[in-house]
Amino acid sequence: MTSPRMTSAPGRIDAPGLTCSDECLLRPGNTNCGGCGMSVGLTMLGRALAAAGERCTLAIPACCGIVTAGAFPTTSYGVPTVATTFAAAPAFATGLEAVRELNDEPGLVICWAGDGGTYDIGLATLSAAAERNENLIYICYDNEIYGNTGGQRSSATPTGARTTTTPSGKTEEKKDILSIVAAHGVPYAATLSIAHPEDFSRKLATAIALRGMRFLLMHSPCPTGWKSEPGESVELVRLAVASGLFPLYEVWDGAAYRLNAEPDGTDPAEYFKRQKRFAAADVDLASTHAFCASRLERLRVLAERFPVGEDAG
Ligand SMILES: Cc1ncc(C[n+]2csc(CCOP(=O)(O)OP(=O)(O)O)c2C)c(N)n1
Ligand code: SF4
Ligand SMILES: [Mg+2]
Repeated sequence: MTSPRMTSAPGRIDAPGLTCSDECLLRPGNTNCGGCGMSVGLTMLGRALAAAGERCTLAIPACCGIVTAGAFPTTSYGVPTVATTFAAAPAFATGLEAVRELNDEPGLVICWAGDGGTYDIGLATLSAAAERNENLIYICYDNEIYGNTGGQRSSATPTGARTTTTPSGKTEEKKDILSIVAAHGVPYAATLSIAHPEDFSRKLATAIALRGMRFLLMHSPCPTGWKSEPGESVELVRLAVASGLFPLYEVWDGAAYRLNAEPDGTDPAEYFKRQKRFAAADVDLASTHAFCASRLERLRVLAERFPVGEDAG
């Protein structure tokens, strides 16, 4: 068997019948499950960086995103990548960025982290980096579960979801991490859905062009943890936006708001029905409706009362 070989062009890998261009962040050989949201998110990130003429270094804590790269000394990431401890990706990235700046090197430092490393164990270092307004892009791919350790609940797991540690359905609500980070007054915080690629790309371009702490929260389908069909991943996160379960919006400087997609009245029941992690008995549809409606109303009021300036991306 012929093994893939590096060509003279950095960031390019070629093998018979297999080509991966410069914009390819996540290369063939990664171990992501079929239908994993990360695969799409990383592809879009690679394209956005290429479009902006930028390269990056990735800081990735313990999560599926670092497991997928493969074992040392090979990696399926097309850029320098540091595996950090579970709790400390933003602290590690802070150091990487400081050295980059000191040496006047080009490129961006990007944290790519799961919900466990963001909402839970990494929250202290994330908060500290946000408070210092470090010059980082932080992307949380939120699959709402501790995926690579077998599917335990996180504080991003939605109410009603069955996980290995909530076998009868989680009783607590999903933590509102975007509001928490935005409350630090960071220059940019936004939600992303792979079902809305134009909005996704625009937000990546905006984050790439800005300086300071930029926080992006991507709803990341996980067929393994969500017990869903891999081919339905994009449709599932589309349903989440359409029903108001995962609103698409931006917050600038912790103060100005923009709502990016109006839910179209889709019943969230359809989203729950297609994932075996939700048993009908564990989901309270009436309170889900009420919660989504009041959050949406709050975002509408904020966007009307504190709109994003016209010169914003
Ligand atoms: C201090 C510490 N505690 C626990 C672990 C084990 N561990 C590694 S990854 C992980 C869960 C990661 O979940 P998440 O960040 O959501 O990423 P995902 O696996 O879902 O991609 C856990 C519990 C660890 N590596 N370090
Ligand atoms: S367990 Fe989920 S997040 Fe991890 S690689 Fe598989 S689909 Fe992706
Ligand atoms: Mg996770």
